[in-house]
Amino acid sequence: MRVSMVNDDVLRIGVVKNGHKYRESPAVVVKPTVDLASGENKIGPWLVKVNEDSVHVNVDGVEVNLRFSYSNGQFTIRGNLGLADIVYGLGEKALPLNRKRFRVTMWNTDAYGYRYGSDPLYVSIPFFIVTRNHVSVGHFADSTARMVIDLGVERGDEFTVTVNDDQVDYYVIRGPRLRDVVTRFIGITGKPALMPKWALGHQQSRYSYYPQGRVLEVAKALKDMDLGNTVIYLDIHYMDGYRIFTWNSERFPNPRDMVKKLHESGIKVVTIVDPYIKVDPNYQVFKEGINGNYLTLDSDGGLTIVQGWPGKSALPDFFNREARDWWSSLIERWVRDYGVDGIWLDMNEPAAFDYPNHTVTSKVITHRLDDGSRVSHDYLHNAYALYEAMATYEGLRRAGKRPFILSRAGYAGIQRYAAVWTGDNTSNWEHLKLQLQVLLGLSISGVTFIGADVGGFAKYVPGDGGSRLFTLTPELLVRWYEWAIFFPLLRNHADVASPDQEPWAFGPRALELIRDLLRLRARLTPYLYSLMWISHINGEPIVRPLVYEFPNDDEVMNIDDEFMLGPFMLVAPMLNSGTSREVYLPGGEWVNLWNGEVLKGGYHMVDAPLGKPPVFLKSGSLVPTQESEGVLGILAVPGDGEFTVYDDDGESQSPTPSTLSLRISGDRVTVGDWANPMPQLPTTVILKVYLGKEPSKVMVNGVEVPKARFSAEPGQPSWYFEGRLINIRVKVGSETMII
Ligand code: MIG
Repeated sequence: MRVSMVNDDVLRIGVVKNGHKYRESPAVVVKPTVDLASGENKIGPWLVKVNEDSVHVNVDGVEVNLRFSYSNGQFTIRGNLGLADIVYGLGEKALPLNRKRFRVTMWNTDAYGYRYGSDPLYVSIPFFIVTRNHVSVGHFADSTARMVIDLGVERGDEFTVTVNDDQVDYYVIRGPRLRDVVTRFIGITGKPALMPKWALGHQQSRYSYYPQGRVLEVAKALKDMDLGNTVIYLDIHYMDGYRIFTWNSERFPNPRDMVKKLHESGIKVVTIVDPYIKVDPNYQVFKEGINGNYLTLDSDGGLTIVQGWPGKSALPDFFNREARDWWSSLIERWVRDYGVDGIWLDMNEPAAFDYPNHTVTSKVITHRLDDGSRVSHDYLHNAYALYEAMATYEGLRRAGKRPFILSRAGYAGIQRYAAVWTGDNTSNWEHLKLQLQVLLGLSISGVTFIGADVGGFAKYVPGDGGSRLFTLTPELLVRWYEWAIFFPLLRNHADVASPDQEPWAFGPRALELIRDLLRLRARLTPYLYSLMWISHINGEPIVRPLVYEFPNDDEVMNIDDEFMLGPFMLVAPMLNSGTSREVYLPGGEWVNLWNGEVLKGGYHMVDAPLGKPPVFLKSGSLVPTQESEGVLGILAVPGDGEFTVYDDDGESQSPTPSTLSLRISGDRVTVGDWANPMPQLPTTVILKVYLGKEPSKVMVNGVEVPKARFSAEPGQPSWYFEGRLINIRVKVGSETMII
């Protein structure tokens, strides 16, 4: 056992079985700094007592007792769980936000048609947060092998982490607030990737769009129907016999031309890439893989073969640098040759049809590490997708792109490279609610660019005798968009045999409601993009459970049917058929986005007609919006608040952002000047401030401005009042007082 501080806020306890050769973690981007001696250590807010096989920690007044033991190829870590402790985190789990009294397994799994309580799913993040009397402490058991985490099931007073590995790096992460633990966890596992701006567009997918002409038709329909900035996905049918990095020439006779046409109408293209390399001696990629020794081998040295989409398939061995480098070059060539914009990584648990649960598990399969040693797949399983994403990211960078990668599987740290979606969810009301729970867990486990297939993917659930568990109705699809538009990844995607579920598939009324929601989404892009930058810089989630923002409000500890978009916007979606719901608003005052009504903190019954999800803005809100070309809007609520708008060209690789600082104090709004300005930033700002009554006058930079209606175009300062909103047109670098 080696106990060290990683930094002032993170303690690391490394345990390694005697004689075992330590493997570097792909999750953690920092190294331990100071080793602690056995006995008592006092470091800043920490008191750490190191014994032979236990570590006793007191940090921020919370006692954490950890006991380590090893037997039969397993490390077990036991810790104390208090009566009123609450547990958050654990990444992608089909469980409520509070994960106490559940036992979960970490083993990336192809979980088609999963339901509430199904476990494990695709992503493994063995990180959890224990919150006691509003003070949070994080735990992260870093091992990519199978792990079981029991949070008070076996014994109410204890959590246990059982790892099928000969090494574990166990991290204790200081709070005291939940947000401190989350941002510090991201601090050690790496900052979320900066995605291209187009990734915030409306993404349209299905399994699969083809032929080429149909793809163009769908794209045209999306444009004609004014459904926002668009990304279109090509699922597995574009390939020639499911050979990755090829096109089926009958279905896609001229892919370059197709991509060019899509780009001309402002549409981006993302292609799926599976980890299956068809065993075919005439297939270039297979030949390269064999010749370069880039493929996964069994322990007897033979090629590992699994059943994938192309039939017999080899698996790239992403665990060593040479194989990753080769994969990066394949991605680079693909992107350069055809102009595709982003890569969708599926089946990367890895999944295979000839294994139980469609998921590879084996002691026989081995991977070659950078140092040349071979390690059994079972120790590395959960990192397969992470290394694949690493190599894919590098390939996109080499092709000159700011990478957009959507990955199904992942491990702690996946946020450095990829967005994650929640896999094969199902088109029913159960999932409308469940998906939020899955996403909120992911979000506070470091994965900030996330979303769920809008409308639901699967239409049948295995084991249900093929019964139809759902019908996707217009109502359900609209309700789904109602909360999905507030998530960074907004993708409508459906299974191969499922009926259509594009926004137009359910008639003109649903289409109109969805279009309005997508327009709201487009208006919110500056807020979303700024939040993505903030997540990239500070490690703050984009979408947050209420407890993240209001850790001292006991009412919100278990709330997972509402969420915050950034610091200001509370969304309380309709999750069942109906037209109103109860909403909890944490203390203080909130403004209803739709009608400007002011509500005090507490429980309220709120109307939610179809197309209008309950959304509230906190006092002191400053939400940047896109009003028209070259005009920035700011949706503001009187109170005290600050926000920084981030912008850049949306696609360069490592930009320095232009920033604009906003402040509100009472009825006084300050808009700074752009720092680091790039060309063509908006200089006209329309403040939209929710006020109960018409003000008597408005002063901008000390001068009274005229009351006059204006259009949403650049122009001289003026104001008008409408509904409960005062609209004031100003310039950047101004201070506005509403009197
Ligand atoms: O076994 O590529 O989760 O989004 O459409 C299905 C086909 C394989 C699973 C993915 C899904 C995708 C589908 N894939």
